[in-house]
Amino acid sequence: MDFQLNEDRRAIRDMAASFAREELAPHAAQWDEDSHFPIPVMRKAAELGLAGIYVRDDVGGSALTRLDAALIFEELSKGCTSTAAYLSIHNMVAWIIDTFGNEDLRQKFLPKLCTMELLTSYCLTEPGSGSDAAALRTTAKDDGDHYILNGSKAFISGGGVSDLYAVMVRTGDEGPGGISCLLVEKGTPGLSFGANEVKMGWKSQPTAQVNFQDCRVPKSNLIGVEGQGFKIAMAALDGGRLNIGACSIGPAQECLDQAIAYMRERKQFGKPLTAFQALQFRLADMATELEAARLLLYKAATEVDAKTPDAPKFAAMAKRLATDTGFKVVNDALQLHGGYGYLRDYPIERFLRDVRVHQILEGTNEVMRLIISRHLLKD
Ligand code: FAD
Ligand code: 2MC
Repeated sequence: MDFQLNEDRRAIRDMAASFAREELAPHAAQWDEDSHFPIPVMRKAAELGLAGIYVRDDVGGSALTRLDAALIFEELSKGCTSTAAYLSIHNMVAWIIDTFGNEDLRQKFLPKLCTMELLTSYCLTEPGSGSDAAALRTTAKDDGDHYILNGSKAFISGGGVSDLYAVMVRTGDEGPGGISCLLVEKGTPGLSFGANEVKMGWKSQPTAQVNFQDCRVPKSNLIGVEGQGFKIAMAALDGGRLNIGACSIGPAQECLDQAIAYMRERKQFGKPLTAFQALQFRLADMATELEAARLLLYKAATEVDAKTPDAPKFAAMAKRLATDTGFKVVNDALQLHGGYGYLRDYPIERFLRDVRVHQILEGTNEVMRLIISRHLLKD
């Protein structure tokens, strides 16, 4: 067991930190204000290897680990949480293709995904099935060398803008065993998009419904084999949930640091705020809880890297704790700024709006408890 990062990992973390500082943080407030999706900046991130983090290197990937990714997303999310989170989703789809796709699909898509010439989305949720993902109803009917898709996906990050959609569809019976994973390219007749959702946070990336009406998709776009789709979707989320946790830890650390700096300057009752023991103790608790969540996140990342049977449980524990703790620490930092924390002049209210949704998406924190308790109670 080693609690120190080695030199390579420190270099990866520092590279992501300087990218966040130089390319994301100066623009994040404006992107939030304008709901601007910063594609050229994400392509710069791709030049640093951040669009195919755990994709093999023969197709342009960086072949790094889940622990490396946790460090990267912790830093990127300090710059722009919402943009970092989209990059995580893009990486999740790239990993699906690299891990379960055949050689033709790998060679066709991954070089362009690793440069972000092509952007991707992950499509599991439907209007009628969120937490109960295996109840999805989008159908893919056999039609010779094609499938014909009908149905809708809800809340799709990157929806309408992404070039490639990894879609969980029903090719078989009800339940998880009847689900397959299919790539659908933008421009395919029968594929259309809803309006960009108006959201509380995550504004630098679009979210939209993705619709299929008699949409013909070649069978060669099937990832893995028929019926494997639900397991592919769940395995991908094990890694995604780590990154979403990291995207809560990063902003929380940033807000804690900013709160300390603010409290040193701000005087009330003739003293800086740092002189009040009640507030000192608040800082102590924030830092302690954040460190505990971070350690569990790194532990879970090593479990996912090692593909242990308990990896889904640890990923769920880490996602639950990191996103709840991250939200609480950001909220406490806002409180420590008093009324100024509520103003757009400071970035804390944006961080708060961005991290709030991490307790909901990639599996709600109630679903994380469901996954953990099932592991605890299984025979
Ligand atoms: P529901 O499942 O209807 O849940 C409602 C409430 O009931 C929640 O509090 C939930 O925890 C609780 N609940 C449900 N079942 C249980 C239970 N058995 N026990 C206890 N409590 C329960 N999805 C994608 O596929 N791709 C994306 O790119 C994507 N991006 C998103 C981006 C944003 C901004 C948002 C908001 C969502 C996104 N989602 C995406 C969807 C997201 O994953 C779902 O919103 C989430 O899984 C919850 O589903 P739901 O909204 O249908 O809530
Ligand atoms: N890795 C591999 N296989 C897995 C797995 C994992 N992590 N988790 C489950 N499976 C397998 C499982 O072993 C089972 O296989 P078998 O039938 O051979 O035994 C099969 O999948 C079905 O699993 P369950 O019986 O656990 O399925 P259930 O229908 O009970 O659902 C639940 C499980 C609730 C955990 C799942 O539906 C879930 O995660 N819901 C939340 C949905 C979600 O996270 N959505 C996020 C959308 S993406 C997003 O929000 C973004 C922002 C991108």
